[in-house]
Amino acid sequence: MMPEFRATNQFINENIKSIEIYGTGNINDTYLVESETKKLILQKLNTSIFTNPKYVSNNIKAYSEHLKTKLNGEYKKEWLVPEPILTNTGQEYFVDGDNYWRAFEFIDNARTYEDIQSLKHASEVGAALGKFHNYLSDLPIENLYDSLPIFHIAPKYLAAYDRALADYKGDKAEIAEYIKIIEDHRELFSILEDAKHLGKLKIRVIHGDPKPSNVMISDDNFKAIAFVDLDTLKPGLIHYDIGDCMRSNCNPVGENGKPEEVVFDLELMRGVLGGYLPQVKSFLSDIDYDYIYDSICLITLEMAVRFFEDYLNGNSYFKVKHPRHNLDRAIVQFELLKSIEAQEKEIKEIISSLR
Ligand code: GN1
Ligand code: MG
Repeated sequence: MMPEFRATNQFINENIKSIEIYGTGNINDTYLVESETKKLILQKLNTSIFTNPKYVSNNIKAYSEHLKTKLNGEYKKEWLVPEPILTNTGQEYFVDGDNYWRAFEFIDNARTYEDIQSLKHASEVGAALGKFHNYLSDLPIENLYDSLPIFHIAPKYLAAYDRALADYKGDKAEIAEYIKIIEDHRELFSILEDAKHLGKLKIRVIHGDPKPSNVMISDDNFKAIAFVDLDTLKPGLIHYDIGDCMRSNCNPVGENGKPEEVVFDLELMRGVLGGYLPQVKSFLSDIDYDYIYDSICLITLEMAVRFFEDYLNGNSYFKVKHPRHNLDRAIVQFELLKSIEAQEKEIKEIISSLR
């Protein structure tokens, strides 16, 4: 029996109509399962990246329990959490050899979009991140595990890149221009971590991946109603989320677009930040605002370096469609960084105007 069928049988006791590959995630394997009466999301967790599956499920559970208590009657009306489904024997995962399988309820009448659709969409994605940070602002971080220790500690990604470049056997002249961009930005990598160590920025709860394809938008009224992909929900600096939300939502051609078409769109940025800030006003400090611009640059550079490092390393982290895919993705992010830096003044003006 195919592994995904074997796994499905652990979560559902009905005839299965179909199991199809679902979504565009770069890490886990995701399927949409349909039976006579239900739909669910089945996922094989990538355990070479998430080496501690229990930490991941603990954090997701902490999130859903916190929200149920906090939102009370409003839970499910204004905000949804994809509910984990337990196996027939009450376990969070079906462990099949080395593979960890889990399932979630399918959220109906809503969808995610691969790329940003409109100004309204940008503002909904921003509002979703703001709600998420706000809802979780009083969840004690002690209740959460660090489910992916390297994740969004930018200097660690720089160190991984340095190692990969040192070991790289290919032609370095071909990639010299990207090596130079990274060299020119070496100091930027530690900007948020330094601020954290100096006590200027606080550890809070982060989503870790606020890209458009992780925000569910209601079919009824086009409002954001849920974040999916909660694997990187963990303690961290929300600036990585703020920066990442703008990196991934303000480039209309997306992560797989043509490099010459990449642009950091200021109107979309106004939409994202304008949606985000009203939700977090009560707890964002002046220093938090001061770091917004740098976090947009940093996370874009970090993403470029993560794709580039994976290319140098033989594509072992992100799923790829062809051998140069990670290089192409890195180039898109380098272009985006260029566009952000060229508009520094305008971006800073938007941040101050919304403050
Ligand atoms: C990965 O698996 P997916 O597509 O949700 C990555 C994110 C990146 C994203 C870029 C655990 O997310 O950090 O922002 O690709 N997730 C992990 O598309 O590394
Ligand atoms: Mg993700």
